[in-house]
Amino acid sequence: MDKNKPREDGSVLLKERTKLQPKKPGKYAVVILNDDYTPRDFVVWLLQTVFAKSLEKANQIMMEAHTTGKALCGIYTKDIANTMVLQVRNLADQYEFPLECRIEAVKEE
Ligand code: TYC
Repeated sequence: MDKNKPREDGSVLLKERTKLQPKKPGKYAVVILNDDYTPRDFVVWLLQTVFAKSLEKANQIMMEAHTTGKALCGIYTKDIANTMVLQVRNLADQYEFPLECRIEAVKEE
């Protein structure tokens, strides 16, 4: 039977309920990458300014990137994550530092 076609009494059989529920927005991690030229203080300032991190947390994130190659700055919806990346790139460009930042899709269970 065609599920979407109205029946004689005018009612419609709905497809599975799950299909009617809006999809949850995906989550995206914003990560910064280490490099040899961007000053540590700039990275800390940027983390406080763009990601609203405390001085202590910003230092911790900067040191993680410095020692392991990359660090998580935060998890956001796609639009917000992209906006954060643009802000980081704009500030890094403005000060002529090669700091790189990117988003990574977070797998949902
Ligand atoms: N490695 C840089 C330095 O020694 C500091 C730095 C830390 C740069 C974290 C980028 O994401 C970064 N000046």
